[in-house]
Amino acid sequence: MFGKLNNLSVWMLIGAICFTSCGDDDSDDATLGIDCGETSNPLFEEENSFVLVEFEDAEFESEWSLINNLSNSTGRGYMLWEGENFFGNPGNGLATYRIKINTPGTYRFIWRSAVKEGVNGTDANDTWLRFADADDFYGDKSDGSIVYPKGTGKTPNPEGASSDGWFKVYRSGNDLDFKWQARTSDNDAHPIFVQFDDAGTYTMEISGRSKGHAIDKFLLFKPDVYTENEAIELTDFSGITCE
Ligand SMILES: [Ca+2]
Ligand SMILES: [Ca+2]
Repeated sequence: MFGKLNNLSVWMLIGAICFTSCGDDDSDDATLGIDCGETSNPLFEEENSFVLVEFEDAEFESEWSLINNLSNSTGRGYMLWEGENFFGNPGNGLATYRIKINTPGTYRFIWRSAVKEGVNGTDANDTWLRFADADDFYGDKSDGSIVYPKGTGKTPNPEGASSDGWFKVYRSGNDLDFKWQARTSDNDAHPIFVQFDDAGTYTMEISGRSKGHAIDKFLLFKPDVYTENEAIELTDFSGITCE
């Protein structure tokens, strides 16, 4: 039936079919929401003291799957770690995000994630996170306890896994569905903060840890501007450029 159609017509036809039916696929190749070509990666720009990014808007290795379940996630869906467990060694299934900070200062980090394997809220609930070029990256409990990732030369370090500047970042509780939460240090939950002393471009990295952990989006916000409840109501995703 495509014999008399040129390539453009075929793609338009596929697009029209997909417009009505392809959005319900369970999974798909992880393709970037914006394509900056081979020489540039997307740059997510802070505005109004926050950065809100669809987790799937990075380039992922094949162990991460894009799940197009749009009933309980935003953007093009969420990313699911389907590689093996890397409980002690970060850096596998690496994805990076370039973030342009216009308003220097201390930001709190949270992401919206879910447990998609098993029934235990302490399994499939964590992924590795690192901000290697920020001025500081730490967990800060409201009682004043601060922890730094292992491998940075700073102490004290979190309980449980940490290595080479990476935090194990987890969500707690047996409500397995998506929620906004990001903590580090086992059984001693420390909220996570990143300090950017100057305006400029910084790199955030994530890598796979627990098979079955799913992440929809992440948020950096200045806690002196937004309460956590205000921050998770923000809906303006950060602008993306290829500069
Ligand atoms: Ca876990
Ligand atoms: Ca998403």
